[in-house]
Amino acid sequence: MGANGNETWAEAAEGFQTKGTLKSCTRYGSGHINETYKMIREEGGQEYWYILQKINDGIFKDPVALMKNIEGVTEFLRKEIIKNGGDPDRETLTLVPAKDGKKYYQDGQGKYWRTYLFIRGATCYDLVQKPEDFYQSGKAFGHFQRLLSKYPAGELTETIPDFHNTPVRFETFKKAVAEDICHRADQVQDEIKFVMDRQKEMGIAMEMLKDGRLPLRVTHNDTKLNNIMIDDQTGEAICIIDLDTIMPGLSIFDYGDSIRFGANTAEEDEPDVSKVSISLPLFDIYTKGYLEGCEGSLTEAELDMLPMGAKLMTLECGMRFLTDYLQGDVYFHTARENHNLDRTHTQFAMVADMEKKWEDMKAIVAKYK
Ligand code: ADP
Ligand code: GN1
Ligand code: MG
Repeated sequence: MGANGNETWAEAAEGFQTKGTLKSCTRYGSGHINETYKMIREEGGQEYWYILQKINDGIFKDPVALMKNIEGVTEFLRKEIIKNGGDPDRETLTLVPAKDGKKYYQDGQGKYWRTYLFIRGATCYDLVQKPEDFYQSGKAFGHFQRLLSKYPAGELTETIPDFHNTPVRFETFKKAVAEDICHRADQVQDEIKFVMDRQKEMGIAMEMLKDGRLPLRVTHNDTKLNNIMIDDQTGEAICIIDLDTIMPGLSIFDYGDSIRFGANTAEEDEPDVSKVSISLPLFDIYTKGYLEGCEGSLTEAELDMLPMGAKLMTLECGMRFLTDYLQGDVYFHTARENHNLDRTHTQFAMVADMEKKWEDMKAIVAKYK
């Protein structure tokens, strides 16, 4: 059941201005971080569906500031969606206030909870089902990026400092190897070498940010396919979710993380690594969608760095899974033995395949520039 231990939702389930009486509350989704429940309530024969989430306060050290970010961003998006004639209850997350009017509920154990309206008739996928869905998600993330460019970055708290600072992640990784608190380093010498062989590349994006060649933007930072809801009827990507890590970042983080997860021919935790590869048709269609959604707002340097963004996000994520494995599986939820190690292997296999297909990736981006 993951890193969070016992389920303690009963108190929080009654803490919000929800409708009806509780019918069921069950663990939901495949997120690695928060504890997510589908809560169904009922009144007069009608059901009301909600998402109830316990915020992971081991990872998000200031849940109140995090909730202020989400409140600000969702209110901003709501206004934009209404302006464009859309349906704000389906196209962005809607927070249900707690009984005291706050956007979160703190339970007797000091844990923070939030409730969203459940977006019905839409699905989050762990694997691309139809290429068209991936194109739609690229368009939606590109569009999201453009919308956020109008959001005042100064109002956002950095919820996890250095989140995509790959060189900092690399330092943490080396420390985990050196400390080796679970005595697992011996078994993963090849994986450690895979990282060490690529240390020269780790700093490329952060250096370009420092010397002004890449602009700092407001980004989502966790743009994997299961953080976007695809409408079951129309196939359109209707709502971007998981807004915990919205903060200043690079556009190539968002583009790259989507490719890392969605252009993989296998799931992120596929134990059979021979099934893993980067699909060039999926890479192509996502790039097309993302750049259409960005509507020309990316600079020449950002466009040139898109393939590197994909590689860096994948290498960084693999390194984070390996770090967590070395530290005893304390960060990402795990459901089986060696889960983080399987995830490490898929990420490194993706990186190796990208290296083989590098020129093709560059040519695809050039086609849509
Ligand atoms: P985590 O940070 O753990 O990934 P998410 O916020 O991404 O948590 O939520 C986990 C899963 O819960 C999502 O992948 C999605 O399937 C589901 N989910 C989250 N919010 C909603 C919502 N408002 N409506 C329907 N499903 C949702
Ligand atoms: C986590 O929260 P979730 O499951 O959408 C993680 C991302 C990783 C991803 C790997 C806050 O995302 O950074 O890329 O797992 N989120 C956080 O699947 O660390
Ligand atoms: Mg998520």
